[in-house]
Amino acid sequence: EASVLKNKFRGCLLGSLIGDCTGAPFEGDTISHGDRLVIQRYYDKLEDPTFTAPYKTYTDDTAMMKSVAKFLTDKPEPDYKFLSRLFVNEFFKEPRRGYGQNVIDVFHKLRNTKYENVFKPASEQFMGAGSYGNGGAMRVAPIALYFHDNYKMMLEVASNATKLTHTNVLGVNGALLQAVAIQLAVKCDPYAKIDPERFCIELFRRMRKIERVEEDVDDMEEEDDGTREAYQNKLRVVENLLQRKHDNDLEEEVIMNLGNGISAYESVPTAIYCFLRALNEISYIQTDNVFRRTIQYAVSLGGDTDTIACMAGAIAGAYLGENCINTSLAKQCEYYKEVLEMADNLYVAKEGP
Ligand code: 8NA
Ligand code: MG
Ligand code: MG
Ligand code: MG
Repeated sequence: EASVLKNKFRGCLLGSLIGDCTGAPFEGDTISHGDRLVIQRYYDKLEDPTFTAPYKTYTDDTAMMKSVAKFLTDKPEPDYKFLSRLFVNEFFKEPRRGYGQNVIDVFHKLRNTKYENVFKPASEQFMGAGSYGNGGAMRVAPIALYFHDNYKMMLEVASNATKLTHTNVLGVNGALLQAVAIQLAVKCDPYAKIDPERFCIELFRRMRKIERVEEDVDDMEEEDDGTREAYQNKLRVVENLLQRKHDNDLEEEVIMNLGNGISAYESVPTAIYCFLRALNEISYIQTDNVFRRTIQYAVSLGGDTDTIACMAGAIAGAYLGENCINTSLAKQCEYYKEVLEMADNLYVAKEGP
């Protein structure tokens, strides 16, 4: 139904924003058991309608997502030169949003070369290896929404939009996995329960196809450097951890085996796990709200908290829709009204008024 889909567009982009804004104060932290209680109280306060505080500011995750949404709504066909200009202009307008060093270098190169070949600067980074950071994945949500009914285009546009800054296969495939997870969540009935293991198996099936494409291009004789089935292997770990839902303290293993870092490889599967784990109760998180449980759990893992919560929040929001997100919590975030407008514009650009 039309209103359900519109609600999912809003939920997804708002979920991404809330994860970024409320996760950012904990970025880079190691979270102890005591800190979990601090984080519980932090979200209790943010959900309290009488609580007043300066809003939580957004970071590079949302800054770049804004450009991706505009790229989709303002032009009838994907225009990557336009998108690279949007990224660069947004960065030079507000450079202090916590961007990674690699993307800052790419933005300078793009500007200095007058956008002559917008895919070249990123491809030259890290001595030609390209970035495997999670920056492609953290901003991919609008593409997954816009192409929710066109899987092939979704993969193509998500891949190209990522390659403007991240060309390493792990960076690109991480963004594709995040897009696939959001698209799958959009398709799920918000009033029906998701089976976490089935959701994970479906992601695995799709990553097998995506990671096979690389295999055809590569020299078959070449030794496997561990990247060829990287995300399939990670999803096996996700599935295994989900099966152990009755084990109490899995968090150390989650951090050790899935990761909580700034590489796509060590954060996208983690974000997916956060969403699937939070569909059921978690002992040290007191809330009935699945969306809140998702981002609170992501933040409680520490590390790249803003980005992992942003990605997990986008998936949860795409499943549940805006009406399952606490309004007081949303209102604590900088730019929340604009993000809802952005979601509506994206919806209209796609589905019509
Ligand atoms: P990015 O492309 O700059 O990647 C992030 C970092 O990962 C780089 O600066 C490198 O240190 C490292 N890296 C990536 N690819 C390679 C490679 N091939 N070889 C060696 N090192 C590599 O930035 P991004 O847009 O991917 O953003 C990633 C994260 O950084 C986001 O979470 C974002 O919020 C940001 N960030 C993180 C922190 C933090 O301490 N956790 C602080 C500020 C910004
Ligand atoms: Mg800190
Ligand atoms: Mg950030
Ligand atoms: Mg981050």
